[in-house]
Amino acid sequence: EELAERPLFSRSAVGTFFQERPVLKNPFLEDALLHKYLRRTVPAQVREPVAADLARFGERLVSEVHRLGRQCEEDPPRLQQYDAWGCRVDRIVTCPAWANMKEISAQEGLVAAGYERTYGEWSRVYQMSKLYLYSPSAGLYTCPLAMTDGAAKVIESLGVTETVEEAFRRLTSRDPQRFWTSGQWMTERKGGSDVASGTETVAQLQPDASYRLYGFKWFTSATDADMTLTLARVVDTHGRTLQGSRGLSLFFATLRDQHGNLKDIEVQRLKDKLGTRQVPTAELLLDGLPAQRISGEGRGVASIASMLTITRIHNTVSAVAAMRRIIQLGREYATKRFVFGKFLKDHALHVQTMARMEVETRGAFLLLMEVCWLLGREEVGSASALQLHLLRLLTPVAKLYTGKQAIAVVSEGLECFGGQGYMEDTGLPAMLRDAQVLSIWEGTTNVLSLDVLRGVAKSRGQVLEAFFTDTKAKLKAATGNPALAPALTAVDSALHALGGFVQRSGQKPSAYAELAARDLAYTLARIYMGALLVEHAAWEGATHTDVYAARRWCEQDLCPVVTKAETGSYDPEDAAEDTALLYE
Ligand code: UCC
Ligand code: FAD
Repeated sequence: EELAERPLFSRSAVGTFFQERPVLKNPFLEDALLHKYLRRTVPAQVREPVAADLARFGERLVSEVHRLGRQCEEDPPRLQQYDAWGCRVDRIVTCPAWANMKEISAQEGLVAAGYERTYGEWSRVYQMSKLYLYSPSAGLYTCPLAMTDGAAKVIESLGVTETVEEAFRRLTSRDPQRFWTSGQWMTERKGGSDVASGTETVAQLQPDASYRLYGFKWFTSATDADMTLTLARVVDTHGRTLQGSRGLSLFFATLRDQHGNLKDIEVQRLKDKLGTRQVPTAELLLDGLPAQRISGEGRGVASIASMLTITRIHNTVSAVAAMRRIIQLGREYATKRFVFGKFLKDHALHVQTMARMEVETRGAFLLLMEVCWLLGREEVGSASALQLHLLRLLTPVAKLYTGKQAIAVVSEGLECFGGQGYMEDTGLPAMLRDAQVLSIWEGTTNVLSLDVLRGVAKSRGQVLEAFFTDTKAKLKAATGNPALAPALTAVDSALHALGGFVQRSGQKPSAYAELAARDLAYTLARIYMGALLVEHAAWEGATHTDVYAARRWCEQDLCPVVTKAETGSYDPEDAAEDTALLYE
């Protein structure tokens, strides 16, 4: 009867219910932990202008930038290899929104703020907080910004000579007309992790003391950049090169001539990627690219290491930001999606799932901010020896741990939207695709775990000593709060167990340390995040949710390296068993 009454071809044929969508609100105003962190740590005369700028920028993200970020995803870069007349042009064509992102980045000082140092030791906290708000709306423009920041850092660390003075000014400019971005070309076909053996590019000295580079760079992201830093082997007068790390030097090159055409570079193709599709990532043949050597001969890897520090911190920013954004959207959606007789926000199991994501994000956020603050102190010359050691240790730890967290949290976050989380035009799947790269580029999880060992070995254990001293100090400052006692005890016992492990493993062969490296890095991350959460929760302005977050974090295994060592996982027999298992 009802069917008979319904008019043909009316809208009611598709039903009348439409799910209210999740709305992106000002991400600064929505971020309780960022607010509390700023209140707890940053002096008022810095906090006030910083918070005002972040609030303003948060509005700009919602009203203007987010839409542009989506356009970067929907209108990805392409390579125009030939012009209409068959001439090879190799033009990387990006969308107008990508150009807008460059302007916005300059205007907002997203790189400049790190070098102006207006807020002294808090300058990096300010800059990275801004990037953290920007990142999930930026259409991956944070990728060129990371490398640009890294290039500026290398130039500053090596000394701003005449060769790179103009470049440095442009990389750190707030003027959109002058602002430059940089590439970071380290990876060749034979190796992205093993740069020392993988680099085949050679540098031929020219009569004017410049060089020409010949080689093939297998991954070059944001190839629309104005300049790059790259590694190559100098050819000696007999035409020979030195193999290994000691043969690598660092070069600076501008990429385009005055007409905007690439100089002596052929773009073989753009990469067809799982995510980061907004970014042009290319394979490049360097066919005599003019370049200047900016490191000592053979000091290439050591000189580019400061770029790695910066880009790894940016990677951490992106990881934490992705987690924060999916939670902001997910919890908003939970107030609108009504199932089984109530809103999702009233289903305790759903809220538990999201609260677990929140705990992960809080630990990661505090670690990120600690690293940014340490970097800021290093740059204004006020870091103690202990803080410099911590910066060295925590940079790879933060990158590798948050990269993995982001993939897990964003994946869980997609599920919070049910089927809609899988739908391309919600913008949510892109977040998962883009998170997946965070554990790969800028050093994979294992390679960074080994970098932790490198840092420990180079400092003859001092970076680990700094870790123990600082963690203990954080815990000590938090004693006396009964609600925090379980968390505090858990971190303290884990630290103790780790101390025992470090002592015992000192007598083992290096193969043992290598097999333990990943679990050790995870242990350092979990213990330190635990200490940071405890420290934060012990602050007089903290709320009971801060205490709860610390408690929840510390309920997990904080010391996996000891748990695994007890079952003998790092002995040579286990390595042999692993091989047998894997290749059976
Ligand atoms: O992936 C890339 C760009 C992606 C796009 C941008 C993303 C931005 C972030 C996200 C925002 C959205 S660029 C490619 C990145 N590639 C890597 O990360 C390489 C991974 N592999 C490594 O990290 C390896 O560990 C290597 C290449 C560093 C290993 O090289 P070597 O030559 O075998 O290492 P050595 O011999 O141990 O070290 C050589 C020197 C030593 O100094 P000296 O000679 O003074 O003793 C080391 O102490 O380099 C120093 N060194 C370091 N110093 C090595 N690593 C470090 C470090 N991490 N910090 C300080
Ligand atoms: P491999 O080194 O072959 O690694 C393969 C596996 O082996 C990994 O799981 C790794 O963890 C493991 N492994 C390697 N060595 C060890 C070891 N010693 N012990 C235990 N496990 C090990 N590079 C640039 O230089 N510039 C760029 O702009 C750039 N952009 C990129 C953009 C994207 C989207 C991607 C995906 C990559 C980009 N890269 C870039 C390359 C990137 O940095 C490398 O792919 C990455 O460092 C890994 O190197 P690889 O590909 O050679 O992997």
